Amino acid sequence: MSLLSLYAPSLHGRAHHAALEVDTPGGGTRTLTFGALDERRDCLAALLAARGLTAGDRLAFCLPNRLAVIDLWLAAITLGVILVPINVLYRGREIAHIVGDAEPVAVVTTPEHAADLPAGTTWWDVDTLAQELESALETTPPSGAPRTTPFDATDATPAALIYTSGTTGVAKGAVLTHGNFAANARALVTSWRITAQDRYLAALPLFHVHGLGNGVQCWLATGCHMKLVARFEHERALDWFDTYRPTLFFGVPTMYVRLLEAPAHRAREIGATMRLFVSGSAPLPAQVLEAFAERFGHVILERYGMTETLMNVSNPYDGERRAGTVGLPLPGVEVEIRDEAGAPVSDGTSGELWVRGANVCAGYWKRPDATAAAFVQGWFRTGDLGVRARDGYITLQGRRSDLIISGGFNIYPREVEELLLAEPGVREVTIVGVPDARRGEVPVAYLVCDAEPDAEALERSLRAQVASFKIPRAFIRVAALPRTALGKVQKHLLPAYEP
Ligand code: MCA
Ligand code: AMP
Repeated sequence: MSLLSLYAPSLHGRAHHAALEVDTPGGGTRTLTFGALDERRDCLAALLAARGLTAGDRLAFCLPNRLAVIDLWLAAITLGVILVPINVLYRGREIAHIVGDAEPVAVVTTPEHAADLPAGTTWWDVDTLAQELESALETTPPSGAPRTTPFDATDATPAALIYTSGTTGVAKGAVLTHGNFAANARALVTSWRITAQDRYLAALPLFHVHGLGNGVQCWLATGCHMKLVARFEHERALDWFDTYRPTLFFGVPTMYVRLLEAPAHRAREIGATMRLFVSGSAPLPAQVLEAFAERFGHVILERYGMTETLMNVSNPYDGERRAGTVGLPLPGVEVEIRDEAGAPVSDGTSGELWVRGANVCAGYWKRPDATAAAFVQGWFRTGDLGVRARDGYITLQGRRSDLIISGGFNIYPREVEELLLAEPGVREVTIVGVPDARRGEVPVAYLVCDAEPDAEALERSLRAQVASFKIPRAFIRVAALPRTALGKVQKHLLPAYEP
């Protein structure tokens, strides 16, 4: 089934209803109906087809949240084109890897980001494309007949290629299909009781699964109203709540920590009109959940997902939202906790989460070896460790790999360690995540080097190569890295970092 049929009750059935209020690059906002979005979808699909795009082609975008991302999603779905989102914070080499691997026909971006693209990459200026779309909408008289015939997509048709890093630090493209997004949307809409009456404040970036796979899909599947902002800005967030009066908000824990800065009376007023706050992408500390409940009068609903699987587990809407847990498997998702040998363990015993369901991706793009390693008899090995209580609630306990999650963005230490090892005088390096009240964790580097490290020079060099959230907060020189007999760094034995 094509995602278009999932969206049809909204795009057609609610054609005259307001659908989207969106920040415009000029600093204003613009409101569109579902009917207007549908016309843009059809028209942009025709323009992209005229530029040569056909089903199965990849089209990348590197953009902050704006109307163009929604247009591109809907047009790509229509043509069976595979959309490849790129994090706007990525720098040259991170982008080069994605572009080299996904081989998109073009990257839709701004001139500013285009400067970071590998030489020779075809890129389309987002503003030029938007202008073309606006004039095509004006000049083509609406005859009533669609301009494009949608590609006959099935559940198995790829819709997006979303890059996520493995233990090696090399990002792999998870092939997410129409069926994956549809299954995820249905599970969330049912579990979280999302209806056309909801008002969803979308502040998560649309280049990751949390914003694109959950937010946008729940909006289009239900026909609710969405306010899309360019990015979460904590200084403005309270004003958005006050003026837009959302009922629904999805965020990473850092956003909730920021919202706790709200004065008590404003928090109470916001809480009075809100229906549901959902958190995910990183662990939500129990103290934040409790402080938030006290201040806003809402128990945040925590859930757990991955790029490769979309959402797997969620605390219940009606039942107990248990702090520190991610809840119970979503409808249609099977979760088992298994030991190193792949045998299921009993409740109360820690193991790795294995997942099966229509939400799980088709595999990794052009990586049969990585796909074979991750899938065992239809089950996907998440690499996340956890334990199930007797009543079914699942608690995550970390990961098999060294993933650091900062502000909801993932950092694979090895990627940055390899860059530091290339710096003059650096002989050994290890990067650890240290607790941070706002971001959850921040990276800190421990180095064995010939002389005292020049932190400024190291930072400058890294800034040119990787996203800002991956830059270590400190570069600490140590005489040697504590290692096991097998040579593995014992991170817990490193000297504590004092900010
Ligand atoms: C952060 N920055 C950004 C953005 N977000 N720049 C451009 N666009 C963005 N969207 C940069 C800032 O310029 C700044 O750079 C730094 O990040 C921190 O900004 P600050 O204003 O201090 O932000 P904050 O209050 O600390 O909040 C950060 C944040 C951000 C807004 C919460 O971390 C964020 O958007 N996180 C969401 C990540 C996400 O969607 N994760 C889902 C992936 P500088 O450092 O140079 O000063 S995981 C996923 O999808 C799985 C499946 C799941 O389970 O959901
Ligand atoms: P990504 O690689 O961006 O898809 O991030 C997915 C990872 O984020 C998962 O494998 C988990 O380790 C982590 N994650 C997602 N949701 C939660 C949560 N609620 N609590 C803890 N970790 C989470």
